[in-house]
Amino acid sequence: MSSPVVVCIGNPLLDIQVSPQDGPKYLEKYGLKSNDAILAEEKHMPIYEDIVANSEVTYVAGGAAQNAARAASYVLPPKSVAYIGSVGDDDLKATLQKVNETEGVVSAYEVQPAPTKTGACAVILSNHDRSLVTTLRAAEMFHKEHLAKPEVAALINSAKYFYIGGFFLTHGIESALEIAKAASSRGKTVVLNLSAPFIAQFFKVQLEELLPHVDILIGNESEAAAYAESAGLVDAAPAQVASTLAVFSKSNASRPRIVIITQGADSTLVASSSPSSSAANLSPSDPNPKVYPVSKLSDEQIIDTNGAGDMFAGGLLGALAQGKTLDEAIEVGHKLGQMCCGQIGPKLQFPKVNV
Ligand code: 26A
Repeated sequence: MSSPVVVCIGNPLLDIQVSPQDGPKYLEKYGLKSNDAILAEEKHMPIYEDIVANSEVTYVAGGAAQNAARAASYVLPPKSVAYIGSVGDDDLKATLQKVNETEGVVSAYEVQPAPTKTGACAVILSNHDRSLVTTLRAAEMFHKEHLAKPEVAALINSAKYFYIGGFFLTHGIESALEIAKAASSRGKTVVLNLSAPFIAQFFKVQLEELLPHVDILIGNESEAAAYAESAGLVDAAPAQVASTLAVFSKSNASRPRIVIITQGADSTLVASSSPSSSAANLSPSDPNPKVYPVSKLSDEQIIDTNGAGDMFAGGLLGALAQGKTLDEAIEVGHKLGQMCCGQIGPKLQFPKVNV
């Protein structure tokens, strides 16, 4: 039995990618925004067969929190990271499990019996944008009882860092709350990713139910804007949204909340509810929010941006679990995010490079 330091939970998905050459026609056909992540509605359902039949597609391991798990594992010894989610008993699951294994991640899947299939995400690329259309299938059949199985409970007991994909809140709020409450009451660190604008828009109730138990919140500029809109913060800039979320009520008040907002190629913002506290890992003289510059990639260096945000989050998480400072962890996150932009899909460079 391994003893991971990091446990991630989310929706395991296999990504089916369409190249930027073919992408625009599918954006138009299915009425998709070029940079977005959505749950497939009835009208989107034919897209999976359509892209496989009519374009050259690439299959890659995906699922936002699973990508982050692999990124955290990139900077930690093998089997330091475990990933929990629900899959079908099929070849998609076998593919995901194999990638996790190769990259040192312990898969703690709940497996649904056939004919339920593992979830999939159509990734429609265009320029440097990516439009994600997801059918969750087995992923949304996750049962809270899975967490109590002895082999899963052992992983959770051993971990010090918990990463919850915001996407999981569409169906898994009870499980997320159980993990987060138990972790935060034991002084462990709970990290939540906002995942996509639609989570703040349509799952704000679930988000705000979980938020009090979250120590580190990670999102990007469009998710910050979506939260601002749903919370009535009219025209709030990302920095203001970060500061507002940092001081949202907190169950474990002895530890500050840190909110990290990435902005693509622009600087990353970090707000803290208590910047002077040593647990915030920021210096009292730092501005709040603190601004971390990002080195720009040239157009030619960007293959595709699918998964870059997850790799940022996972890199940061892995670095914190290694005992690095927040400044150092943000740098590791930036490096893995950039590394991912140079690969096809949510992948990192192998053989590993030092970050
Ligand atoms: C519930 N939804 C919509 C999702 C996702 C998702 N992961 C979990 N739940 N929609 C897209 N993704 C994943 O996000 C990664 C890029 O950040 C994709 O699988 C992709 O790998």
